[in-house]
Amino acid sequence: MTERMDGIDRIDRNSGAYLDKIHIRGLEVFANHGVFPEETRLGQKFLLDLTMYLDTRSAGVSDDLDRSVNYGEVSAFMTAYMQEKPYKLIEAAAENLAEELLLRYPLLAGVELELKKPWAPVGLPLETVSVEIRRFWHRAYLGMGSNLGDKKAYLDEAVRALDGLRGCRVEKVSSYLVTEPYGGVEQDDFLNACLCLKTFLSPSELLARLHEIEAAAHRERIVRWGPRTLDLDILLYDDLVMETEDLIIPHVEMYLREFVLRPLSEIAPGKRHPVYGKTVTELLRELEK
Ligand code: PH2
Ligand code: MG
Ligand code: MG
Repeated sequence: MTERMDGIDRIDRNSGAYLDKIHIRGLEVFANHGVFPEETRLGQKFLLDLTMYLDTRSAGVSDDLDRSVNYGEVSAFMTAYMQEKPYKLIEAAAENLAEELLLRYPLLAGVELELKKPWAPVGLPLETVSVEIRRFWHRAYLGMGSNLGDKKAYLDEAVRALDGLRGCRVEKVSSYLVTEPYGGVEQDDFLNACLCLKTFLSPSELLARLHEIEAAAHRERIVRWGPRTLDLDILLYDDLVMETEDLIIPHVEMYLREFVLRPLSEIAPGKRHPVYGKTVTELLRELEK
């Protein structure tokens, strides 16, 4: 999932549409997931279908297993995982298994997982029930700012906390830049930075985690745009364009803010804004004019 097919990759970043796949079909596991007590007591048969999305080119060219994902090992892992802890819902068993696969096999860009229960005890002659989920790694760019207290320590701690979140890995951090307050409120200078995060959290889940990290930094929301120990904003999330009550992606004003574009241009100069179609470097140059 690199810039191998740059033009295409940009259009359809983490959808997996241009990746290779390895399939495991019909893996049979006897396990104890279920809502009914007899299901947890007696157990039943489950069937797993897994599609792993990755780039198999380098393994294909080199004939080297270390450059791919060993489907035998994955099958053994899924069997053990399914038998380790019973979940009530097949949704939960599938969700947790998909996350574990993404965490365990770094070459995977994403997985599609179908978990079937052919013997579901519903008292009717159905063939099978199943849940099918698709989970991918995403790449988010975040803006960070602090203008109260030990600003550098707040940013350092934020990076550490983000990297420690399950399903989040900090991939790049810009330098920390001293910037003048923007937006008209009279206040101390900011220390600003940007970072690149690999994550399987959804945008709203990520936002909730950011709020928790801000709260842990004793952030108090008193004056809008006023002084803060720590501000964490989602700037970009893949090439997603979305708007809900409490979250707009891309960040609405990022193209107007030098304290965002300058650090972002250090770590993602060629990243294109999904609405304006311009690179971070181009947006920064336009703002400087
Ligand atoms: N954040 C604001 C308002 N103004 N100015 C600078 N220089 N840096 C910031 O991070 C910043 C700001 C609201 O989030
Ligand atoms: Mg902000
Ligand atoms: Mg904010």
